Amino acid sequence: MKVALIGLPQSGKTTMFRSLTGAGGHREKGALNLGVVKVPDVRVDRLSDIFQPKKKVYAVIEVVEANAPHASEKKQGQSALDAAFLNLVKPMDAFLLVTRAFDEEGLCEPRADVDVILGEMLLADLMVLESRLERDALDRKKGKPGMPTDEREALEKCQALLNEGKRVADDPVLTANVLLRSYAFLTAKPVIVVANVAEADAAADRTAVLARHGLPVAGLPSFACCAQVEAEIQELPEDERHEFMEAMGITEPALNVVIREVYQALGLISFLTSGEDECRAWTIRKGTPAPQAAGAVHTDIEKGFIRAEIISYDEFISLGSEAAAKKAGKYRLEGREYVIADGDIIHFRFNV
Ligand SMILES: Nc1nc2c(ncn2[C@@H]2O[C@H](COP(=O)(O)OP(=O)(O)O)[C@@H](O)[C@H]2O)c(=O)[nH]1
Ligand SMILES: [Mg+2]
Repeated sequence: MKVALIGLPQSGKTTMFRSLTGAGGHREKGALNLGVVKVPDVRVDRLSDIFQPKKKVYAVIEVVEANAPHASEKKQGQSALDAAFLNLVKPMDAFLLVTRAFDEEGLCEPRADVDVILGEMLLADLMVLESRLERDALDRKKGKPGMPTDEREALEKCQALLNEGKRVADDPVLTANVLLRSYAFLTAKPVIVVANVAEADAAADRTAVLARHGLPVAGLPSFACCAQVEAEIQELPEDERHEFMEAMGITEPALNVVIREVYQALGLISFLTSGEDECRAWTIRKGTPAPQAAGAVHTDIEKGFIRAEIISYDEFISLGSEAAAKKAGKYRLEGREYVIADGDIIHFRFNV
């Protein structure tokens, strides 16, 4: 999964990036911040305690910081989102929209800033779509066949939606339409709004803080955190984090909230594999059948899929060991049609 941090300059994207990737998680590629977020998962920890594997591997989410040019650089009638920005975010699965809410003495209009970015995304999609429709109209005028009718109709529906100020994501049918996939519309991707609040608000009631800033935006999951403090938390050695958070009055790091919101917005779940070599969590979409889930581990396992031997995490833990679970006959054999559930511990049987 890939997530882009977007927002106006000086909103706190780089700080938020640090609060997600911690001290060791980030690397820079050119001017870009690229990093991975380890998805904390107590299930991986507990399985590792039981199996004592050589490797313990958490699921990861990739993050990049994508700088939207400032509106002052905007050309008339065009979106401020330039080609570099659009290329960078095209392969992303979701956006974290960071908005500056920490500088209440100075100029700070979190709600207006969110609306600016959302508006630019809408405009960028409209431009892609309209130039495509114009080219199609021209082709047909010249007697060429043009694009397939159902694709044109889908584009026109998007156009109508965007012209109403709505996002493609507001229409689940259009969002799921495979004919539109190659367009990678910005407004078809989930957006999670992050209000970057002042240190003084780091531990405040998050709903109240949001309300003070005119948030949430209808239809978009939103939460408040202080990126500065959160970055400090993640850059501390792990055994010192808890004490620091307690002193700051923070019950849960923003990292966890972000991960939860991303999983929720994208309909993601995790399954687990465990053994002496490795205990590991894998991320898939809800509704994934067993062979495709096997493909997340290795394409050969998907191709040669025979069956999946499965036990739920809770059941496994209540029995305490593989031997006990086997003895109790709790491993189920599931076939190609089986839909993976969150927390399934899976052993794939396959031939190559
Ligand atoms: N006081 C305070 N300053 C912050 C916070 N987050 C970011 N900043 C400051 O705001 C400035 C811009 O932050 P940065 O993360 O570089 O924003 P970016 O341009 O969106 O990447 C920097 O000087 C940060 O130190 C915060 O939560 N509290
Ligand atoms: Mg930055």
